[in-house]
Amino acid sequence: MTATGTGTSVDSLNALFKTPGVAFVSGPGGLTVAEIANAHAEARVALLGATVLAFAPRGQKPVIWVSRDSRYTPGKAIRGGIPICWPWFGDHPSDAGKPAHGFARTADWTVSGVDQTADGSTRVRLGLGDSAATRALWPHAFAAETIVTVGPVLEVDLVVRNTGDAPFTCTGALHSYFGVGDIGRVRVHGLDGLEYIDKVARFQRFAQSGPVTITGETDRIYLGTNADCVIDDGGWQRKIRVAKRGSDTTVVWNPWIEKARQLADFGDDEYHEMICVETTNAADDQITVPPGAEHHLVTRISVE
Ligand code: TA6
Repeated sequence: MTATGTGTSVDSLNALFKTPGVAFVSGPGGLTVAEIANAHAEARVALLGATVLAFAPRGQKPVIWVSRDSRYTPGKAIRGGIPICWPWFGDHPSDAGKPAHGFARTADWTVSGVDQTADGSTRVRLGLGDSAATRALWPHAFAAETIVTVGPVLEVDLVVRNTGDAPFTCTGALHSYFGVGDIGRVRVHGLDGLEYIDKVARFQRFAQSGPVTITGETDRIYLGTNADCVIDDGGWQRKIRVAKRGSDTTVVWNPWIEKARQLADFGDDEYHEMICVETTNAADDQITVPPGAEHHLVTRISVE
């Protein structure tokens, strides 16, 4: 049973998908948002872009960050949360006129299921299929589902299924924004020794030595890694673990001062309080899905 993110009222959604600890509400900008609260954690998920807006395990500060200047406008990306970048990551490989990071993060996803798992976690399933609008941007038939599981761990599983009769190739990202106490006291472990593409240094390649620290605009694609990352936040004295499946690249991004100023939906001083550690299929990590097959891009976020 599915319902639309726009055409179906929150009352209908609450009747259709009645589950303890889950309420569909009219959120910021009038967007439909699933509010989730269970014994393990609280979270919010917007149907716009199937975007996780918030996640906080019980007793923890918010783990996922959103900008105070974010727009919450249909058809526009939310600044923060976990935007679903698909079917391409970054600028379109051949047509600059197409939207950066694909169309999934600005689409209206439908609710395809809500339930509780055996350990009391809450699972929300959102769906997106091809349409004339998507085919105008990317000429393939697909069925995508974002499965958000809220428990001691936040899991986001982007499942893309090829419903056409020819293989398609895609890239993508679970573009996770994390809240930190002070970016100057953050270390990202798990990337030591890896080669990375530095988008701030004309896409040159370098080798990472030790933990990643942020002292300026940072925009790196780490290559050939399925490792967990651990964000060691000295400011808030906590560690955030980012585990993943179906991904061979990891992106670390902080806009720093100038880029933050240039982004209309990003507060000038907000670069201090956030970092992106993204679970991606980027650069050479392209995914080819044969007809009838599917690919899972999974990120698992927890606090230690
Ligand atoms: O993942 C990092 C990145 O590709 C950066 O280059 C920067 O553009 C960021 O994504 C945000 O992109 P957006 O289109 O959301 O402004």
